[in-house]
Amino acid sequence: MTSGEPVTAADLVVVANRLPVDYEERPDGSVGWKRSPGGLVTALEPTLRAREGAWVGWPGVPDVDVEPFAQDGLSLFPVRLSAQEVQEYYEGFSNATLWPLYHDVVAQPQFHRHWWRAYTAVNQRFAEEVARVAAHGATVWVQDYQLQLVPGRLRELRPDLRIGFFLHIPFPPVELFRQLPWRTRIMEGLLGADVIGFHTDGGVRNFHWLAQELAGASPDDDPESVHYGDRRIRLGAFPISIDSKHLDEVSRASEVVERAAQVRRELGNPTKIILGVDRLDYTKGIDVRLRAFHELLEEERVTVDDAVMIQLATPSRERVEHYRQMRDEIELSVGRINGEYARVGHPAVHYLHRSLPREELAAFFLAADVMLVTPLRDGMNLVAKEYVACRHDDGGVLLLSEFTGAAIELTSALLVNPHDTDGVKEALYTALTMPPEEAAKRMRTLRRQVLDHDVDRWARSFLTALGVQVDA
Ligand code: ADQ
Repeated sequence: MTSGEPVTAADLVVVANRLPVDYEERPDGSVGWKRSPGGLVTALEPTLRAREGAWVGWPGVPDVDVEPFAQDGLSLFPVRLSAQEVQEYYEGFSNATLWPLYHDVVAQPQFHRHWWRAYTAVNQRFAEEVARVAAHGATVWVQDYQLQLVPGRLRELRPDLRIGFFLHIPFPPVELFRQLPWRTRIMEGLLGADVIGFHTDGGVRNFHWLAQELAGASPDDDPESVHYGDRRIRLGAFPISIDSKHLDEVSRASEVVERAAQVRRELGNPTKIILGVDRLDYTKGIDVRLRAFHELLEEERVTVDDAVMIQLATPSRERVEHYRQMRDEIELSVGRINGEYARVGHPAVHYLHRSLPREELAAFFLAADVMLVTPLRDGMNLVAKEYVACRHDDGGVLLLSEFTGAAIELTSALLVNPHDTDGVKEALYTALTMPPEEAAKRMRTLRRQVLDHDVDRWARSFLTALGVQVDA
């Protein structure tokens, strides 16, 4: 890993809650940085490198002062957060107010004025850091719901900048957004951008209406633009994706193919393997799929010899109360299903509360006959696309919630309404009994979509809309 001096004036600045590196304390007591290989950094890295780019974000640990540094050709500018700010701005306002509100109130959002104050203070700090780092006339790309005030603040500080904003989660329906006591301030913050991107047209429509209603923006002849002050702001759907080709290659590696076969053997060679892979989040509908599987066992339409379920759940936001409760409920359900239907050495549900390496995950995707992606609401859902990218054998059936952004593109999946337990149960049964020719036909169509529309294409289309010349 190389290091060096960070750029002093960046032409392109990405701003996200987190830096693309994790702060690491090594066993020998030294400290350093480990790359966190997210899709975003993979997609943006070549452009950032080519354009004197910089990344502004929180290093992931509270109360540490870190000087800007360069790593692997990327200039990184850490923003300091205190432990109290992490609690109020991140765990509080971002994850216990905005997250549930923007996900159709599947959990009750909490509105606290001191959380809002922390959110505004932290957004101001991010904006100030960007204002320091960005060259004259630079392009800035702000990411996600934690930083919705940054475009507005930044425009006040640096009117010379070209500013883009992309929301990775759904933009909610009008009636829900209007619950937010600080709704106008958020709209004004977002309207500081020149281009505002969402995963879906639904997000664009909701925003378009609210911008007029709450912030006094006026419509344009083009339904994907609004006028605000003396500026014309472009709105658009930019559905995010994954590094499809890379994942396809990973899943073709002989070790991964062999590991997939080994997983099946270790499970006792069941006829069908059902898989769920999620961050442990109440929006992901893990309870929905457990209920459907439970009922199929209850009705004796499947047995533990026919079908085994694996749920891989990455620990997430464990200090937020909703998440603690949900983890307990899921673990109770898993225990109950196993209590009733497992035999010694043959659990009905295998539940792993941990994050797995990419290759191991690819092996599970390759081993799974049925992939259950059942969120109650999800901006996109990358897991659905990752499953498809791994199925170079055209095998497997994807069962996908209608309420994910991914469902708009992946129409050859078995689409379900996650609120309809009978519907999910019947779709699961259909998936388990689908003739291989039909499954392969569906998978081929899904693969064409996912392999053609990768994360690189997503990043290019957004940056192009923002006026950045992206090399071919
Ligand atoms: P998330 O809510 O985190 O993202 P998702 O898009 O599914 O949801 O991405 C989760 C990522 O975590 C995937 O890459 C997946 O492979 C990985 N992951 C999950 N469980 C894992 C495990 N046990 N081990 C290892 N890896 C695991 C938010 C929005 C989404 C949107 C993305 C990108 O909520 O709707 O798709 O941002 O915009």
